[in-house]
Amino acid sequence: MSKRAKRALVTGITGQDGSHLAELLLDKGYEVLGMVRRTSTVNWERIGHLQDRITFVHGDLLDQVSLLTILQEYQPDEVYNLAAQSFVPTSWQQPVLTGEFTALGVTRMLDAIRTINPEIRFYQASSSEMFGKVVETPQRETTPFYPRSPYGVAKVYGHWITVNYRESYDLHATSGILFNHEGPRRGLEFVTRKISHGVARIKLGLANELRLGNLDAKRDWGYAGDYVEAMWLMLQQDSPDDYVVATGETHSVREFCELAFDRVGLDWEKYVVVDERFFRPAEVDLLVGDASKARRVLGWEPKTSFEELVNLMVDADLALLEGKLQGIS
Ligand code: NAP
Ligand code: G4F
Repeated sequence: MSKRAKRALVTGITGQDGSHLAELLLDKGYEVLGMVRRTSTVNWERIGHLQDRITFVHGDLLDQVSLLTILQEYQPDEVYNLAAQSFVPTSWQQPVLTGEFTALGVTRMLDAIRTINPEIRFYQASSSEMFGKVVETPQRETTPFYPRSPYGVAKVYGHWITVNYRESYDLHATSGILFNHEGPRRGLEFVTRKISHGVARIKLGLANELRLGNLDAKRDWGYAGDYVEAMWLMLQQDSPDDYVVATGETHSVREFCELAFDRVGLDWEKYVVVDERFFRPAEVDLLVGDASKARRVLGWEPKTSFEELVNLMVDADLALLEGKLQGIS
């Protein structure tokens, strides 16, 4: 009898990472189940090109019954929990909801796995935001956490409940501590995409300034397409563990601006306006990761340089907006 294809459930499939991970899993011959929330209009912009190859299942991290039903009905081999309220500023406006999705949602999924089939392998999308006000540089798996936002606090809970279910119930539950990763599918509110989209708008004469917050903040920015491979590799290991995924380089928001405006031959200082509205109640000043464990154990390494990332994002937004302008002319 032929063996069935491996089956993976991806929560957050409509998000940036979900779309990249779905592509990777489909390329590897997986049957992909994409968990989506019911919405009055379909928001499948990032996965439109894959929609005929994914089985969509309705569920919500707030709704335990939906998680139990999906696992019982579809019996996945692997679960990638990417769903979350993932925008840091919103976590101050909606701290309780952020905790429900981003923290307790992890427990709901882990407990559904424990109940339905403890053999299911589980990936938790943990975050470098957990390091917050960093106590060590570079940050690695053993660096203590000091979160600086309700989002960061919720992710710390998600991380530790993953470790706890691994240790309590012997689940194959892994936490990937990913540093910022970006690309043309990034939401427009995150700083890299706000810059690349803003640069394209200015270049095409659709805007004449770009309003940003703290230009001194430094991040370890990689390309999302490279990072989803690390998620998959983690679930192929014999034992579950925690892994930092990062480039090992850090750059400021200012540097991102300089390169992005350079790409279209403009001087960033003529267009960027610092606006207090985009400052945060508590900031994460510097993140830079040490991914040597992921390199050593998983054989993973980033393929896209910082400059390549900036250029590919600016080029993609220029092409996107030019296409829209042609469509209306
Ligand atoms: P994203 O683009 O904001 O996508 C978030 C996804 O979560 C969307 O598909 C969203 O669905 C879904 N979602 C939100 N609340 C939900 C709920 N209650 N039930 C079910 N689905 C829900 O995020 P991303 O950048 O792809 O990040 C993926 C994950 O990695 C997140 O957990 C994020 O916190 C974490 N992370 C991201 C980074 C990064 O740099 N990108 C770094 C470290 C960790 P809708 O489309 O319906 O809103
Ligand atoms: O792009 P950001 O909003 O990403 P942030 O806060 O680092 O969070 C992202 O990465 C985390 C991994 O560390 C994920 F867990 C999380 O889900 C999310 O994907 O902001 C980056 C930096 C901040 O220091 C912010 O203060 O950019 C600074 N910034 C400056 N001006 C701005 C702006 N951020 C935004 N969003 N908008 C601005 O105008």
